[in-house]
Amino acid sequence: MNALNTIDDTICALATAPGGALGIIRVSGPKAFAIVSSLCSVCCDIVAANTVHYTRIQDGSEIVDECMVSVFRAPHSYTGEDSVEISCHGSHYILNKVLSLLIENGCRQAAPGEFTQRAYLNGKMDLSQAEAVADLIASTNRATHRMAMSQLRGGISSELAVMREKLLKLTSLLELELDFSDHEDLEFADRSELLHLAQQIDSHITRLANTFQTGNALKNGIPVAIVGAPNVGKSTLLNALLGEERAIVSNIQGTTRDAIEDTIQLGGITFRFIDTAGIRHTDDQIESLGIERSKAALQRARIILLMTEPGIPYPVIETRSDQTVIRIENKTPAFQAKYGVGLEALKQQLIAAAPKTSDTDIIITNARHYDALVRAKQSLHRVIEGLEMQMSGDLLSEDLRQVLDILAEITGGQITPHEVLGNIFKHFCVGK
Ligand SMILES: Nc1nc2c(ncn2[C@@H]2O[C@H](COP(=O)(O)OP(=O)(O)OP(=O)(O)O)[C@@H](O)[C@H]2O)c(=O)[nH]1
Ligand SMILES: [Mg+2]
Repeated sequence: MNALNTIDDTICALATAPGGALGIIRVSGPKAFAIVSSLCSVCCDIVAANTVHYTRIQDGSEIVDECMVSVFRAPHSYTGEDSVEISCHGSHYILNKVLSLLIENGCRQAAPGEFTQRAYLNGKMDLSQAEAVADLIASTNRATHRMAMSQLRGGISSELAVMREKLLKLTSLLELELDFSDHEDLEFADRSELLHLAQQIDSHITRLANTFQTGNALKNGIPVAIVGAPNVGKSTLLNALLGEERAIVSNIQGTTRDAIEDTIQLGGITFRFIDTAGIRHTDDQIESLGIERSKAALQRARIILLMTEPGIPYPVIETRSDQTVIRIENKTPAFQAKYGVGLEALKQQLIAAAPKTSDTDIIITNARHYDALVRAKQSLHRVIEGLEMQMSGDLLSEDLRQVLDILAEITGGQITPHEVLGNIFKHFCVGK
């Protein structure tokens, strides 16, 4: 079903996961009140807005369930339309029966994300907030919950509004310049102010775009590579951290050949551990491939656990400034991966090395937003170059308009193509 149908029909869906004690069915659209009222004793049109009522859902003489009906009158509902939420007992039979009754009486089964899409189309939230709803539902730890909550509360939207203000100021200054372009002596009078403003916006966009790396790491797990010579105990450490026998451990050098990944949560943050093949010179083709993967894991990692054991020097690796290296000498009284000695202290070190975010930080977690920021930056760079090259204002305002349009894509302020909307909302669950 196309999630982009018109919004003059009435949709319904189960909003809760099946199998619980209760199941909530959502109904939204112009006929929501009439349809629900025809199945129970609540006159949705008449009752006070935003009230809850105890009633029975009936199919002719069959009492299907005793339930609670919450009535939300437009525009004070999640979707902005007349909406009803029916809290039933969570039986498959009851929920399917109520859904079929709703459909028989004129509702349409909602597509994934269609309630939130309506909320967006009815101006209850912008596009970045709508996306935050999906992130909030998917959040599994404190960090992702916090980022989704901040985005839902309009964090990104207000950041973009500030940028937009500055861009509009730049546009109006350029237009002013154009207005006076007949006056030879006035033309290009003071472009340094324009340039300064453009550079300010550029660093603002850059700052925001750069948070994506952190946002992505926090969302998918901070990549931690376990690296070292063969046999020092890398796989043993992975297993100890995960609390399960995930990787094969043996006293044979070169046991691990493929990179093994798994995530755990420490201190409300998800870490993605990557156990790798021990780095050494080898003629074994498969082991060589594994070592290549170790090197790739090293590139991706934010944190590197560089492991060794007594008598073996730490391997020499190249690291970047954004990577934290934690050195571990295994098989010593202070650290024994096999017996969990020193593991707690290591976990604390990992938590301390994770990127810090505060409630007020605006962090980009969505690839669509990141992509828009990168494109906006490219257009803005053309404006900056143009200003530096004393290009005429009318050429610059074209690029400037593009920056504004691209940034507006993030919040959906600009008319968003249907395919883009469809793509965003199809990743939602049904009922949201
Ligand atoms: N005594 C002691 N032995 C350990 C410790 N950690 C690992 N070992 C042993 O060291 C050997 C190698 O362990 P692995 O975890 O397979 O080492 P690895 O670094 O993954 O080795 P490769 O995959 O071959 O690179 C095994 O026999 C482990 O039992 C430890 O803390 N103390
Ligand atoms: Mg191993």
